Amino acid sequence: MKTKRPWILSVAACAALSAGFGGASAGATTDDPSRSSIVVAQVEKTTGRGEGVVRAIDADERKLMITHGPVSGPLEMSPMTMAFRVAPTVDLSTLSKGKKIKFTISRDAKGLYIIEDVQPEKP
Ligand SMILES: [Cu+2]
Repeated sequence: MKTKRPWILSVAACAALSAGFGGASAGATTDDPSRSSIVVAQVEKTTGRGEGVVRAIDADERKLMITHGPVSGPLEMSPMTMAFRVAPTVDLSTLSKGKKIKFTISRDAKGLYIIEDVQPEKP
């Protein structure tokens, strides 16, 4: 009986992180000066891409628990195991525990991470 970790904890941690970044504090400083020159409407589409292994699938809640490597792109993340919410467009039926995937994440309107696209790796 090992690694019976309550994975909801990592969800909470990541959600807190998301809320911190996603908060609409207009005065938030950024250390990336190039961002200020990007003129877009209020929604700046920020995504990140990574690879990982599916650890658990919650079809009802549409959540995926993934052990992922480094996520690259505007939305960077260090390697970790965490849960993501999954966009309605993603077909969860193609996934199973232990499946290697490539995925794209972004943030939803609330600033929370959400998986927008999943590509199962071919065996
Ligand atoms: Cu993560």
